[in-house]
Formats: sequence, structure tokens, C-alpha cells
Amino acid sequence: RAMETDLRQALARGEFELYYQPQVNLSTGALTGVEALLRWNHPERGFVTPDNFIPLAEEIGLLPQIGAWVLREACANAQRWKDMTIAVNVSAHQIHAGGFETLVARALAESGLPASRLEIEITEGVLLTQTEATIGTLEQIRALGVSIAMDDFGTGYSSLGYLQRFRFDKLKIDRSFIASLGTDPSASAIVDAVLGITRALGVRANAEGVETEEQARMLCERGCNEAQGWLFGRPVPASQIDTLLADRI
Ligand code: G
Ligand code: G
Ligand code: MN
Ligand code: NA
Repeated sequence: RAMETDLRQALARGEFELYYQPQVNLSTGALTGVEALLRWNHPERGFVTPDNFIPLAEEIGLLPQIGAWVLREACANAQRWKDMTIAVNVSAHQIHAGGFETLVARALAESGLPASRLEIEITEGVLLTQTEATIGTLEQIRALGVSIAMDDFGTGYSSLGYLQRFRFDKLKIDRSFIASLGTDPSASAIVDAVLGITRALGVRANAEGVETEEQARMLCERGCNEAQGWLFGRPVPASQIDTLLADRI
């Protein structure tokens, strides 16, 4: 399998790159943070997105190394982006592999990034198996001062039960709900319900995949405090975040 051979060499060849998508405060429009999104710059295929290589990386046991690189790289870049939070996606495999909290602590120590500026994003699937052990790991990471966000909220199952068992710092409303805001009345009802939960629990909310002014307005009216999506910015290389921040001052 050519793809497998290529993937095994990708780290050493420096073919991975993190792109960063802006996250904004919906009422002020201010840039508050970024989400790191992994890209593989394949010599022949060009950019490969994570959906197209993370499953293979998991299968061949490469995800721990790639995940460690992602954490170090994201923390190192974010360290110079003053006052900005950095969100890093983590898959079930990475959490269940063991030693994840050590990896996080090391990335923070090496980069000098304050723990309060790092956020780990997991999906509900992470809690599906080995639930107690996983919650233990998440508690250890939280004890470092790192935030934990639930990604793609509303698309898995038993998500409400997990909210009772683990106190997330943020819920990210899946972009499928945001996409039909304004066209499908059930979407706004669901978004209202999620925002009701976040308010009641004292948890932050992020609306993903905001593409139109109309969606942003509806979310703001409903009291959503944070958003990301093409309306505010596509994922870009670190150098473009440097430029954005330099222009801001
Ligand atoms: O742009 P986008 O195609 O990057 O992301 C596709 C999916 O890949 C998303 O579900 C995202 O959470 C996931 N993803 C992006 N970057 C990473 C990463 O560094 N590690 C893991 N485990 N998943 C990632
Ligand atoms: O699952 P996760 O939320 O981590 O995945 C992020 C994915 O969403 C990435 O593939 C990213 O490129 C994509 N994305 C980010 N903003 C938008 C948007 O406004 N619209 C759409 N369709 N996709 C988006
Ligand atoms: Mn995410
Ligand atoms: Na998501």
C-alpha cells in the first residue's frame, strides 16, 4: 500500500502542517482563538485532509506520534499568539493509548504556553468505551488548567448522559444544525435547546460552520457567545494568523 509507506515517512519528511481556523466572539467580532486542523502535504496528491488519513494512521499505529507532533506544534505556535486560545482535536485512540496527560503536560512545559490557553476537543465517541478511564484522563488534563470541549455536539448518541458524567468547558454545536438555521425551523429549536443547556450548566458554546451573516445574527440573538466558520475565516497557515494579529494592533 503506497499510501501506508508514504504516511510512515510523512513526519520525518516534514509533510504535516497545521492550519488554523479563527474563532470569534459573536457580539464583538473579536478574534479570541483558533482551532488547529491537520493537513498532510503529500508530494504527489497535494493536501490530504485528516478524514482521509487519520483512520489509516490509527490502523497502522502512527497516530500517537502524529498526535504528539500536533500538540507540540500547536502549543509552540500559540505561545506567540498572545491572549489567544488554541483548540486541538484529539481522537479516541489518542486518549485510550495511555499517557495522554503526560503528552499534554510536556507540550505545555516545552512551549511555555499557559495551560489556560489550551483547549482539547474530543467527540462523544471518545466516551463510548472505557468511559471511566477516559473521564479520569480528562480530569487529569483539566487539573493542569486545560479546557475540554465536546466537538460536533448533537451528532452522536447519549450525549446528554455524558454531560452529566463529565463537566465539559465548552460545547461545539455541530455545523449541520448551523447550516439549516433560517431554513429549517427544527434547526433553530435544536440550537435554542443546546444554548439552554450550556447556560444552565454554565458551559461555553461555540457555533461551528457559520457561513452567512444571517446565521451569525440568529446565533447572536440566541445568546451564543462564540463562533467559527467561513464567514469569519477559513483554516490558514500559522503565518497568516501572525499577519492577522499584527494588523489587529
Ligand atoms: O478541515 P477538516 O477537514 O480539517 O477536519 C476534518 C476532521 O478531522 C474534523 O473532524 C477534525 O476534528 C479532524 N481533525 C483535524 N485535525 C486533527 C488532528 O490534528 N487530530 C485529530 N485526531 N483529528 C483532527
Ligand atoms: O469536526 P471538526 O469540527 O473538528 O471539523 C472541522 C471541519 O469543518 C474542518 O474540515 C473544517 O475545514 C470544516 N469547516 C470549518 N468551517 C466551515 C464552514 O464554515 N463550512 C463548512 N462547510 N465547513 C467548515
Ligand atoms: Mn473540531
Ligand atoms: Na466539529
